[in-house]
Order: sequence, then structure tokens, then C-alpha cells
Amino acid sequence: MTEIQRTLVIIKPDAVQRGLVGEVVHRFERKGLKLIGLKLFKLSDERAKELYQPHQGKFFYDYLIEFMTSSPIVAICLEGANAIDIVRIINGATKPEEAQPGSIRGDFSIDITHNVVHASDSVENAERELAILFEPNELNEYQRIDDEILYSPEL
Ligand code: FUP
Repeated sequence: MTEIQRTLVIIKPDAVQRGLVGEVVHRFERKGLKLIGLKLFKLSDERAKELYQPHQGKFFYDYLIEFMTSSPIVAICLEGANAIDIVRIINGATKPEEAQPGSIRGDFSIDITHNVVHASDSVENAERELAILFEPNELNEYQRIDDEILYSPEL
């Protein structure tokens, strides 16, 4: 079933450092996903821990927090039909050896932690994660000029 969804993408410190911000944003834009919010900032220790709370206690957790707070990230809210699954397909698999060429991770990463992008994995997590990184007034409601040609009319 088609559902218009919002999801959180993070362009991680490795990708900002490597000058990949435009490359990553381009892939979402050309798919037809709408930019709703976008900002570059350094993630605080507190917010990183809140974001990755579901992974607390895992062997990689401490290093993940250290990495995610090491230099600026770009947080993006994207909207579109089934955006949550679509964005995760564009990002590619978590394990570098499973990430397909053509996906962001498949094309640009070889490490499970320094893996360029994050994306929400469910409607509930998208809502939770967006609330951690964005104020309501940083999310923009608007019509894109190509909305009409990107989507079929409701039948
Ligand atoms: P994903 O949803 O693809 O980002 O992956 P997970 O939710 O399984 O993991 C969240 C983040 O933890 C990954 F982006 C990278 C990090 N991670 C590690 O650093 N080491 C691991 O062994 C597994 C995950």
C-alpha cells in the first residue's frame, strides 16, 4: 500500500568530511523525494545517545557515539510515497559486504560504522528520530512543482 511518509536521514561525519553531501542529497532528490528539513550541525553527546538508545549496551555503541559526535553531520527530513523503505534501499545494506553497487553504501563505504548514511527503519522510529533532531518549525510543508507529474492521481 502506498503511504506518504516522512523519514530521517543523517549524512554521517565520514561523508561530510569526504565532501559527499551533494552526492548523497542528489540521490534522494532525483528519486522524487521532497526535502522537508535540512541542516548541518555537530551532534551533541546527549542527542547521539538518545538517537542510538535502542543500541545501548551493544559492543559497538560507545564507538558509534564517539564517531557520530566527532564532527558535523547533516540531518535531513525527506517525504514521499513509502519514503521509509525507499530511502533504506537507496542507502543500501548495513554490512559493507552486502551493500549493493548503486546504493549509497555500496558505492561509497567499506566499513560498518563509517557507513555514510543513517535512515529511520519504521514509522515509529522516524517520528521518534525526527523529534530528536528537528524543531517543528524546521520542517517545511510545501508543494513541489513536479508533484503532479511524479505521482498518479488517486484512483
Ligand atoms: P542501519 O539501520 O542499517 O543503520 O543499521 P543498524 O540499525 O543495525 O545499526 C545502526 C548503526 O550501528 C549502523 F549504522 C552502524 C552501527 N553498527 C556498528 O558500528 N557496528 C555493528 O556491528 C553494527 C552496527
